[in-house]
Amino acid sequence: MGTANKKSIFSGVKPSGDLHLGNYLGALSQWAPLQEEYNCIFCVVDLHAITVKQDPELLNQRIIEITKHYLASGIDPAKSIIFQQSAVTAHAELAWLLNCTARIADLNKMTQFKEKAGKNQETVSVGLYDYPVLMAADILLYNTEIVPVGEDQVQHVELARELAKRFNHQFGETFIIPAAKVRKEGARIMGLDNPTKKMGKSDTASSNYIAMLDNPSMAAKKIMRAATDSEATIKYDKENKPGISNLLTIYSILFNAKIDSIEKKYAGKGYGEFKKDLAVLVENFLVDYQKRFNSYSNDDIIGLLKSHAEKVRPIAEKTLTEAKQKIGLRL
Ligand code: ATP
Ligand code: LTN
Repeated sequence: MGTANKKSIFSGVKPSGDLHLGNYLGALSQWAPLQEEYNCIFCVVDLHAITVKQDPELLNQRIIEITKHYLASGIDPAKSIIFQQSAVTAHAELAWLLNCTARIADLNKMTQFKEKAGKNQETVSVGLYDYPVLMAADILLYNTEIVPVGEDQVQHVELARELAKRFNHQFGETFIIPAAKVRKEGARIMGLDNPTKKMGKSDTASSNYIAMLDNPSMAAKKIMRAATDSEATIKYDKENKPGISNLLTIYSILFNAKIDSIEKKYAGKGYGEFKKDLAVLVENFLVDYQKRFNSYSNDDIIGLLKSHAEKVRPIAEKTLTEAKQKIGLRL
């Protein structure tokens, strides 16, 4: 863990709501294969979760739950660091320093804020507005070069790049400039009930998404009921056939098959047969995933998060101290 000549990777998921197949395919499933080649740090971003109202008990449980998802997805704590954001105070502190580099105009461009705040821009928390600056602090603290995320987070990573460049320009070389890494296919898994909108856990009916902890046979039913067009040819065409294209993407990533080979396999066959096969595959996949998820005890997870926070704290403190010194916050 933490070899000097390897590049660094950082990513995170908020402990809010149910983790769904979109999160898994767009983000988590990208992470495990990167562990050999890179120094990987995966964070449970609880300070991001509290930008909207959370029940304290539930939040506490979800911090542990997200960590179990990381492990079930193949993150190996012997190879990678898994820690809780709020356990390392440097995140909040660097976010403040970067707040003084970020401009109102930068944040006004953020589409996620506009979508999430909607008509309530005056009443949502200041934290929700400032969310991308905290995310930039997360990334920049660890000399991160690569940030594996889903497509909806690319704009935030771009902001982190911009803030790093601006800071370096004003105060001298301090931060590495990071870049987002998204899947070619699967960076934006669409809702099962409405394939023109992304699969998401907020503001959606449960028929929109498959939660990773859904009862596997219920999840299979959701695949069978997924919205598709009436043409009945199994062909990838995002524009005209978003429903079947989404299902092809899910099939392709989960089972490591090329889209054109899946198309060939189902040439001349109807949607029913394809959906039935995918439903069985998803069901079996979830059974195995949930077996792994349930094999960890809460005490193991708490121990892991505490010990890994100790490991990353010095890295974060070093970057923070350097940034403060450059700004002139020193004696
Ligand atoms: P919400 O629906 O509340 O906005 P979310 O599902 O986007 O939440 P996050 O914790 O914000 O969940 O995202 C975790 C990771 O999952 C991020 O890297 C994000 O880009 C990715 N992700 C989220 N939704 C999808 C999706 N539909 N397809 C692919 N990746 C996704
Ligand atoms: N905003 C991200 C979660 C997140 C993150 C990060 C991702 C917070 N800090 C740093 C990558 C790197 C989201 O998925 N909603």
